[in-house]
Amino acid sequence: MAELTTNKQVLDWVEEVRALCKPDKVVWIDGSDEQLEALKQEAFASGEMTELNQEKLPGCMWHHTAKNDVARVENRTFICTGKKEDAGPTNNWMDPEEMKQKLRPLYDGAMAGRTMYVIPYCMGPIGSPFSKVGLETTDSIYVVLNMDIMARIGVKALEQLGDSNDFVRGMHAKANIDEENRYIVQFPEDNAIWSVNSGYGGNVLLGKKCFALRIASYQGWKEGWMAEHMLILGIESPDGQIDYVTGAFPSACGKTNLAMLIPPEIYKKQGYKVWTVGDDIAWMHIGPDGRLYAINPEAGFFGVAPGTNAKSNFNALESTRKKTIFTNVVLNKDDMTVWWEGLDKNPPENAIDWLGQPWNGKTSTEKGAHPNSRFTAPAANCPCISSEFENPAGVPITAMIFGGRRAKTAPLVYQSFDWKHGVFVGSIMASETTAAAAGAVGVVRRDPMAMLPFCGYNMGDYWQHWLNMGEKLGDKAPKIFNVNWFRTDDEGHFIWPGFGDNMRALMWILGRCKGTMEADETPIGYLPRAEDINIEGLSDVTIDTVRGLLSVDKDLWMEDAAGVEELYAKFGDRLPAEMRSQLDAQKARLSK
Ligand code: GTP
Ligand code: SPV
Ligand code: MN
Repeated sequence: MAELTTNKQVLDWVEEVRALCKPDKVVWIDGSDEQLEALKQEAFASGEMTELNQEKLPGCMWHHTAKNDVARVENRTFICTGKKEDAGPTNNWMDPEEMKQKLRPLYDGAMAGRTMYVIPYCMGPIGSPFSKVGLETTDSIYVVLNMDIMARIGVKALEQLGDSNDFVRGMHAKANIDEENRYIVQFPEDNAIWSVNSGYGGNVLLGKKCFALRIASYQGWKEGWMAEHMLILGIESPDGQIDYVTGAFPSACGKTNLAMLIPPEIYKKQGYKVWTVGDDIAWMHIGPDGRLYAINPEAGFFGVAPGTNAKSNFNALESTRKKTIFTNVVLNKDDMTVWWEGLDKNPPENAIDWLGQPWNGKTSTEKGAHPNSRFTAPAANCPCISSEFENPAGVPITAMIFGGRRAKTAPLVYQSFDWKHGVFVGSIMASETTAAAAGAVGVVRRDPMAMLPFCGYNMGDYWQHWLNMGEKLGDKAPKIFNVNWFRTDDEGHFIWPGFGDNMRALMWILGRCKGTMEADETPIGYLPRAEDINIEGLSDVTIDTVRGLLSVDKDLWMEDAAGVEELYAKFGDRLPAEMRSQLDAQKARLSK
């Protein structure tokens, strides 16, 4: 099929990739319904995808990946900058030329006998000055169909690009799905991504983590904006005013849930509403009025399936009822629908598990869905999608929230003293690891700004960039908070009900931004008074429970400071002096 553009830089690059991967043919993805429909039929015929019950789940498909290919692989993810120091101590690094030499043989002829798809895509609304274009070459129809949901693809993306050379060159090949030769490599200085030997989500949907976070964070640093691992939501007050909040939580720590929350009855009946702008990534620029504005560069949600149900996240579940791709969940053979742990108490008996094996939910002791199984759903399906979702200017941000899974240390919610202290609060984030990345689950590790796996440059420079943005924003900077929904009791049960009830913490946050809520000054920041967290309508939470959730154990915090010390020490002179003095000041406050 013919090329869709006359952009010489695009054509030259595609030709280069073709010559290396040696596919039988090259197909340019124009984004038309006919083309995508034909690709679906081809994937159904080959068994790559399975068509689901078209009455119950119109336009939906099921797919499972290889057993060894179910999550991001952080130890095989590289930031290849000319100088090692520019990737920083938290990224894997290799010299760009050396890496390319190492990887070229893996791509060489990898598409022989197959088709190479060229996917032009736009991250961000078409026409937005903040949007950016990428091209992905791939031999996977699964990738094409996912990219169609997650980004704006085809002719419109090429129109947005025009003759410009400012596009990200993403080269993906499934090759042999060989985990020993799996590489996810970013070349931020060349606007390039090389991904090979995987067919899974964040490794292969190159617009997402590889571009919209790793490459974009680097671009934002150079160009004066921010790319963050953040949800974006709007809270509408009864008077119709909408305040927008972003939240950075590590993978599988509640962004999708918070972004789509349904307010508890007490707030609903007063007229509060929540609108979703994004559930994973925010690109933020300073607007003409000096405030910080966020767009969601994505067009869909690549959300965690297990635990998603009508009660925990009704809006996410609704979003998956049509035109959705389900990856690594259970396939119910009786009615060709899907199931996962935590959906309901009625697992199918005649089913196929995430490994593609027969599975009986009534008798099996094994999980049917992989813990990191996901749905790819169009944002337009979401019942609470914001009317500003396509706004090219983005939405103004009132507050930013950091948070992670902390069984003990972090309180339910607190506010930083100011922007600089807020950058410190983000930098000391830690969280228990989840199934979203390969490796052990439940181990506490430091994850600054939830960006540890996603920062495309030296994190010391990244913190300095945050500090610089704060200088520019001045008193128009969003207020910065930290939350923790995951404190546990001695038996390991979550104390806070979470999900929709997280609105109760958001209301304190909004109150602080509007100057209507009090706070206590503590060594770690401003904390709510227990009586200021509304617990009306909660059966298992008393004011004493809230007191417990808000307690700050100084010994634990001092221990934690030692962990921060260790992290900071890795940066040498790339650590901004401000971060060091914030840590010293916090330690001094704690030991008083
Ligand atoms: P990525 O897509 O990986 O970046 O993750 P995410 O941050 O969007 O995660 P998501 O919202 O999908 O969270 C997934 C996990 O967090 C599920 O196991 C949820 O049950 C759990 N979770 C989300 N919100 C809460 C909460 O308020 N309380 C508790 N206890 N669990 C929560
Ligand atoms: C995450 O792991 O943070 C995700 C899923 O959002 S993936 O796209 O696979 O990275
Ligand atoms: Mn994520």
